[in-house]
Amino acid sequence: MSYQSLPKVELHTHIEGAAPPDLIKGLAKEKSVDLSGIFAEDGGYAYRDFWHFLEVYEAATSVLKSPTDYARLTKAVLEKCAEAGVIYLETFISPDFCGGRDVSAWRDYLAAIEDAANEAERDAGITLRGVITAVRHFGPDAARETARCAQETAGGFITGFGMGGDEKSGKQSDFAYAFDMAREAGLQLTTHAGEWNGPQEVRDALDHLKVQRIGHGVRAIEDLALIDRLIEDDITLEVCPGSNVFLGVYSDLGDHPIAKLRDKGVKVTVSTDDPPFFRTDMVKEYEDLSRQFGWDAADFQALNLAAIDAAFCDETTRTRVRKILEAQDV
Ligand code: MCF
Ligand code: ZN
Repeated sequence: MSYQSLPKVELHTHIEGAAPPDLIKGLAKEKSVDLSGIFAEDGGYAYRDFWHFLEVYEAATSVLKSPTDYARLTKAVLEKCAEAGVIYLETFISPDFCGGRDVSAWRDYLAAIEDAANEAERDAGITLRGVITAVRHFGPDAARETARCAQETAGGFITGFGMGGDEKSGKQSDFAYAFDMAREAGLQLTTHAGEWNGPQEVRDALDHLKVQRIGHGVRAIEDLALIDRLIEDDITLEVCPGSNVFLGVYSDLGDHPIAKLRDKGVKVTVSTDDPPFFRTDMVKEYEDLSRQFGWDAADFQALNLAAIDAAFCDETTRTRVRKILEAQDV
């Protein structure tokens, strides 16, 4: 069956990572920047491994240079996600790329993104919330400046704070101060952990950053006591199966622990992470999971309800989206 029309909630995407390759190519052409090296013959993004992926991500992002560019990006991303049936989306947005962590420039980028999101909500029925994100390999000082941007713009559209990037760079605890700042500003918290590093990374994220959600977190499966803790502490995992397989965390979906984590009682959700980079979208994720683990529309409805429960949004939005999910006859 096609899962296209099933309403979906997606908690883990990176705004530039969701950029359609044609948008980036068009911007590169307009700005006379040669980005031919980052594209494969089929027109998609090309990279060798995770670390090269981070470089290609930053190269693609280098042509997004103004609030107007981010408005175009936001519109394109939301159109694609709405086509895949997503009705509520959270995306990581980084003041590192939007104005170089300068608060006043960041406000201009944010206003443009929010305007585009409001337009898409009206035209395509998709709701977006932003999670301001520090980039781990830019280091703790940069993260503090990012958190300052978060403090200045928390509330309304900006509902969370997180961290992505190279998990091999520094420790979660190096970023505790930035996360404390974001928590004090009333933001909800998530961090990428347990993707490239093992379960200890997830423990560190819980202990030092006191997050409510974990990006990926899949390697928690290697530590049964940690699984118990995830359940007791009511932590939701933002699992991105296609991303993990494409980047080589697991060699194929059959080896991926999402079904085991779910069977053990961990709250798991499904997201695409950086969809064109991993040649995926939410429909493909559902089809692949259905083929591999036998999940059906009722399973996906339950996953989407878990996702909206863990969403970083206000209660009015949560209730409205939950009603749409519950109204599906699966
Ligand atoms: O989840 C994937 C892979 N694991 C870690 N980090 C990232 C992923 N996609 C993007 N990122 C990072 C990357 O460093 O997030 C940043 C990028 O620069 C952007 S946050 C708006
Ligand atoms: Zn991610």
